[in-house]
Amino acid sequence: MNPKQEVVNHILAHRTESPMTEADAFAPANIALCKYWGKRDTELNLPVTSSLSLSLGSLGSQCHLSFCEERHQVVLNDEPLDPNSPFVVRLSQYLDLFRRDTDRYYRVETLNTIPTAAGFASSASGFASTVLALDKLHGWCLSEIELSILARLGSGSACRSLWQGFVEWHAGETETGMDCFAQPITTAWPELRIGLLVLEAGKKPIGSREAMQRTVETSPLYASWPHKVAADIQIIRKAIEENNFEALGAAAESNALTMHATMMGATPAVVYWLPESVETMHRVWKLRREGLPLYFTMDAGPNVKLLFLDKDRQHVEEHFPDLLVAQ
Ligand code: 2P0
Repeated sequence: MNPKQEVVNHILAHRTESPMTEADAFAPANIALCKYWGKRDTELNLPVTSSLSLSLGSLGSQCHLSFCEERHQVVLNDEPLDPNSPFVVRLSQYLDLFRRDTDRYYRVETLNTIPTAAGFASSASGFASTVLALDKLHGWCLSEIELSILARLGSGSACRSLWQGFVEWHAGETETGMDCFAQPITTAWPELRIGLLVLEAGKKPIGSREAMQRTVETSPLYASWPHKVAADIQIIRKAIEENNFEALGAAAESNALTMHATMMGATPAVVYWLPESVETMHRVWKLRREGLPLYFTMDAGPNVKLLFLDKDRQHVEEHFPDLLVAQ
């Protein structure tokens, strides 16, 4: 049996079913302040390191799930997707893990409130909202830890998308990954803001899954990454506890830059940055030198996310009028 199916069967083993005809669930997108980059198990999406993220409030995925016949159906933002597209094939394989009644398939209708076309990752909120909807549809009443483990099987970062606020994904140590799940950090920080800057809306030259694996396998810089994460995650945890914005921003920015450095050391090199990305970094650094507490983070793409406090929002928006601020 494939290892994913074993995990799903283990979690669902003693669950009774009380299925509904349809179910709805929302999950927010998340941005890592301390990144997940590299797997120790590519099948189960077990990461090399822990990671820590901030969820994006109302920006995410709303999933409507029901049963259908013959094959899975996927509708994204009111458009039925081609059943043979790579995304639908991947989602269908994931949905197959949960089918008990072999005559019934799932119809997944997802509305993304995060601009997918603008290059912001929606796979995390997409898989997380699907798992929440599956739980409701079947009436399993799974625990948050179990839901997080199941979301991880769809996409690693999806395990962090089940909560708002700060979330830590524990890397765990076991082969089965039953100790590898995310949990919320309860400290509130209502003044903290994250804004998304769309610099390039086109398709990325290489997907994060492949880029991550190539970095692990070929980058000589990857050996230093776990040490970097171990240091940064401690600093970020403490900064959250103390609501220390400068400490949080500096560690998050440095963590993102180091992640990109590991990619650039891969063969062939993975370079997501565009001239606009680098120009934005310089603008952030200049504004910071001039006294504005503003930091950035970047994921597997050319777009930049800005970190700032609510008191500086107007000032930040004057410099970046197209900024999409998460609430
Ligand atoms: C993160 N990223 O921590 C990092 C930073 C991108 C850069 O998680 O293969 O879509 O499905 O486990 O979760 C993107 O990777 O990868 C990601 P899979 P995923 O947010």
